[in-house]
Amino acid sequence: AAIVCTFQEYAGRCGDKHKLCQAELKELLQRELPTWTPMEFREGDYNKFLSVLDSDKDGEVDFV
Ligand SMILES: [Ca+2]
Repeated sequence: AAIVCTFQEYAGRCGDKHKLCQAELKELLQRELPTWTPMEFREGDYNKFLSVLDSDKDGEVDFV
């Protein structure tokens, strides 16, 4: 439940409230999973990360 709540908190910030756009994904990773996001992580790395998770290629990631 905590994971769903955290996802929704970030997903609701812009655009589709049930999906994470790249900016929301970046913020979630940086704030909630700092050990996953080394300081040298660049915008292009978030872009790659998003595209791996974005199975339907709509530019956003849903919880599933
Ligand atoms: Ca969103």
